[in-house]
Amino acid sequence: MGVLDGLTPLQNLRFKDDGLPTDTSFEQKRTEESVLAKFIPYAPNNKNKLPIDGIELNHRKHIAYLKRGLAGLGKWASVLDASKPWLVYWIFHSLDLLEVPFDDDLIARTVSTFTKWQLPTGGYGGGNDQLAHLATTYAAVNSLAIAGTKEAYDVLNRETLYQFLMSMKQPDGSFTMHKGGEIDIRGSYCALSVAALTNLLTPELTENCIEFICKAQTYEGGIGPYPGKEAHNGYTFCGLAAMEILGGMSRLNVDKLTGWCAGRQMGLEGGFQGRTNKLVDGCYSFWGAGDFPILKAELTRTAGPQEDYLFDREALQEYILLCCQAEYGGLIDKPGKSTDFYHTCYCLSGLSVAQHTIDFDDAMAQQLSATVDTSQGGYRSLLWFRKNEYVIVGDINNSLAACHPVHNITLRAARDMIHYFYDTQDLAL
Ligand code: FPP
Ligand code: K
Ligand code: ZN
Repeated sequence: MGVLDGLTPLQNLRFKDDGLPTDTSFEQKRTEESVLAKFIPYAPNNKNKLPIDGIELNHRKHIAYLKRGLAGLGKWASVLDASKPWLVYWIFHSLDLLEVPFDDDLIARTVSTFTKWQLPTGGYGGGNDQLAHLATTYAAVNSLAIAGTKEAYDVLNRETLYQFLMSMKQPDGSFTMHKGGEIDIRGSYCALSVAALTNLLTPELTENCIEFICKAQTYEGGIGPYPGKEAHNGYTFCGLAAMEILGGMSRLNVDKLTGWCAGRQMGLEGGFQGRTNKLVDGCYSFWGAGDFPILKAELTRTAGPQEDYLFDREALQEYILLCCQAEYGGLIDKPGKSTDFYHTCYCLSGLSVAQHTIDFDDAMAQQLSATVDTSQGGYRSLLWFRKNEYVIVGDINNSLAACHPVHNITLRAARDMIHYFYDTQDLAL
């Protein structure tokens, strides 16, 4: 129902520190004051209350900011030299959510850039001549999916890509991020997302993956980076999305998981935090709210039809629209922070999740399982569809394109790529 049209005065939603103030509780209170300042003009008990219908997503400024990024980055961006495919993905996905068409020049640039960046040993690193990495490979495949043409899909060398994915795979079902690199749940998600989109989800790639993810669910109910580590929203999304690809959601403790995920939405701010007792941040609008379509699908399978996502969709939109839009374009973590493409991408992705109800077509999944080998779960990604239900806070033009809950590209981008690789290529290489 949102925070702004609720019956509780906003101030009463403030965090209570049990009379035991700490650095953490001071920071929480400071954050709440800065959020309240943004909400007050729209507060229900404000005599000169501004209408909520008038809250706008500033398309013009956000698109201009994103296009400046595509045109070229300044010297400051050298710190991101190991993340070039990520920058492309964050900008492309943001533009796609804002329904900005990609012209032929941009597609041609994309094809030549990703041809150049692809490593002879498979996959993508941060740019020219860098070691292949699962995260940048995920960003590259998603970018090519967003570009969405046959030429873009054909850039991918599936044979070397598969060899790279398999070379990251560990016997316990986990993945290292790169050769000699760290192991964590991001690796499981990045590898399986890429494989699901490109028809590379073989039994040898998926063996033991479910077991590893199960071990990373913590006593709190969320998922951590690695068994024994603290639950965090970034890794929880990765774990859930990977489980959805594997058809393994029922192997998690879904009740505890749902409770933990719902508990990450902040009472006053309406946005999400990354972990218990930490601050709201716009990027968790996706890593946090993005869990709920997958949870809704699993609860529907096990407990029957569900009324809605189990978070406050309006409160999240209010946070993003009022607290996360930077004055000169782009979106941010929280008031007072500066803009970047990562936060722009994940604030917009979260806004899309909060606006549209996306469901999994279980009847179709069962029908398909009679004819398709369901141990190879790539087809599952096709069965997510957009319901006509939506909840738009503010101006009706705030509506964004609908996101695929697993791959975080638009439903269109995911469908087209999956159709291409499943209709034209065999799983066996
Ligand atoms: C804690 O930072 C957060 C991390 C160390 C990483 C979180 C992981 C993701 C966002 C998922 C990445 C996903 C892919 C696909 C690569 P912090 O302590 O600064 O933040 P916090 O206070 O909000 O926890
Ligand atoms: K999450
Ligand atoms: Zn953030």
